[in-house]
Formats: sequence, C-alpha cells, structure tokens
Amino acid sequence: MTVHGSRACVACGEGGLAVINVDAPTPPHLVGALDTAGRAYGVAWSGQHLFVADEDGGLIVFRARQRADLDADGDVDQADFARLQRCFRGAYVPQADPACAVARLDADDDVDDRDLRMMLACMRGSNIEPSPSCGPPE
Ligand SMILES: [Ca+2]
Ligand SMILES: [Ca+2]
Ligand SMILES: [Ca+2]
Repeated sequence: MTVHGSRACVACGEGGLAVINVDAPTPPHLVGALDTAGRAYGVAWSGQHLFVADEDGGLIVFRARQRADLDADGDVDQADFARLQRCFRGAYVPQADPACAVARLDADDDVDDRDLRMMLACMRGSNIEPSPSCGPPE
C-alpha cells in the first residue's frame, strides 16, 4: 500500500488495484479500482507516477493528472486555458455541458474566475510538468 496526498493505493492481488480516499474527517472510502491482468502485489509512488507490480501484467505505470491539465497531455498551457475559456460562463451559472466537466476545477458546478485562478496557479507552459503542489492530482 502507498499513500499519496489524500489517496491510498492498495494492491489487492486478484482484485487488482484499489484507490481509497483517506482524507479526514470522512471515513476511508473506495474512490477507484482497476483490475490488472494478473495479481497485483505491489504499488509505489515516485513523483507524479504510480508503479504497480503485477504478476502477469508486469510493471504498470500510471501518471497522475493535474486537474488543470484539461487535455491530459501532461502540461498546463494555452491549450488548457483555451478549453477553460470556451466553458467559462461566470459565477453561479451552472455549466452542464459534459465536454466542460473537466473545466469545473473546484467543487461547484460553474466555470468562473475561481476555476480560472486555480488553472493560472498551475500554468507553467507547453511541455513543462506542472508543480505537484498547485492542485490535487487525479
Ligand atoms: Ca495540457
Ligand atoms: Ca467553479
Ligand atoms: Ca500542451
């Protein structure tokens, strides 16, 4: 088992990988699971990467995605900004377009200046890995 921020990743053998939210004060609960090819027997975090050792599947590497990396290409740049801008409707205006779900960076249902500020805090430019501390990785 390995803990990364509020997430604990557990190797469950036949069951693959389980991701558990261990953020206090809520009781720990399952937030994700992945069935690997064989029996997962080890997990480890290194920087932005999660390594899973699997008996049949070999070593599987996952990369943590920054929430602000809307197009999931590993950086926070103009392309991500443009996407947020297209979804921008302002405070208290619900943004229900499924294509804009990723642009709702904070917990509410609008895309407004708070979401924009969260993105700007993470923005480093094209092909530059965003700082892991600028927001919780997904
Ligand atoms: Ca990006
Ligand atoms: Ca918002
Ligand atoms: Ca990019």
